[in-house]
Amino acid sequence: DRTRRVANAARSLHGLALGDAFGEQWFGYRGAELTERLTRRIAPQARLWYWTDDTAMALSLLRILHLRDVVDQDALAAHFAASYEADPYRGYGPSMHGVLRAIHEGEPWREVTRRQFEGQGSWGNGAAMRVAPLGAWFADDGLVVVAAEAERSAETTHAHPEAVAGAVAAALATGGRGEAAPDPVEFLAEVAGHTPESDVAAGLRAASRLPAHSSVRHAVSVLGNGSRISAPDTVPFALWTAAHHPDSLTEALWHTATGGGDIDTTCAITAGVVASRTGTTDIPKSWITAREPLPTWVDTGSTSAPPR
Ligand code: R7I
Ligand code: MG
Ligand code: MG
Repeated sequence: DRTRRVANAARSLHGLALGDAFGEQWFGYRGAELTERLTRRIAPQARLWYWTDDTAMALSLLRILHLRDVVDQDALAAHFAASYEADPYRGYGPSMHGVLRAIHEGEPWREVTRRQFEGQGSWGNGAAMRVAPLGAWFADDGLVVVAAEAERSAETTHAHPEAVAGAVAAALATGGRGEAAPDPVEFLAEVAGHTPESDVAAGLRAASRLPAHSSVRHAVSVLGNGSRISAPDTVPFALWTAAHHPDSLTEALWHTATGGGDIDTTCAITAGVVASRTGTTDIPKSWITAREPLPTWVDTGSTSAPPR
């Protein structure tokens, strides 16, 4: 049982990290070169594609699941903070620096996260970007468990209901699917139906209603592309591309990157969802070797390994 959880979550995390690292590369291109590479599908040329905060936080989350089997919120908040302190230059969201430093200094995470943005908490996409492997970990436990654990994982850094809804939706998209590729309209409507009522849920319903052959440009005009770094303008688009390319991670990633915006994060979410079914088997070998490696405990499930 644990072996299966470890394998499911590792598959999703390898996808998430690849999406994150691939997506981040596009911020190094501009103008005509960017357009040409995306339309002609010329992979980024850097030798090493570094992953960012999206993967760093997903690693912490998975580490806590390996160690505790469920989301232990105090342990998770502490792990996020320790990982941040060890390596703060991974492109963390603007409010996360203060949040993670305060937690590292011993302030209770619930108080720290609730005082962000004048008491609203952050509606950033940071709780959604890291959560797909959690959905894979709890996939056999049903949607209620997936949603509850996703919510608990989100709360440790993001107190706003939209950020929590974004995490619930991304986890459900990963954990709630069977072996066969689901119909995209049904899939998006199902995820929307189990997501707490929110702008995220409304965006998912809008995604489910987009005409079957909508262009990426049209989808972005309706759903957003993460350019506001908020959960509601990120998660519906990322799940729309995942829904429409359930059998090809490569295809899903090109479509998601073409949408622009917060590309590391939209690609991380899309890839975490798609790879939970497909793994990274259809990804070119050169991409796999370009992506910055992940620690070995991700695959082995070893709990005696060093934390990172
Ligand atoms: O959510 P978060 O971790 O950011 C993740 C993003 C991803 O793209 C990563 O790849 C990384 O680049 O950053 O970090 P936060 O700083 O909590 O979220 C930033 C977002 O908070 C802002 O961009 C806004 O969307 C959101 N925000 C607000 N939330 C609630 N109330 C901005 N203003 C408000 C507000 O008033
Ligand atoms: Mg990032
Ligand atoms: Mg990002």
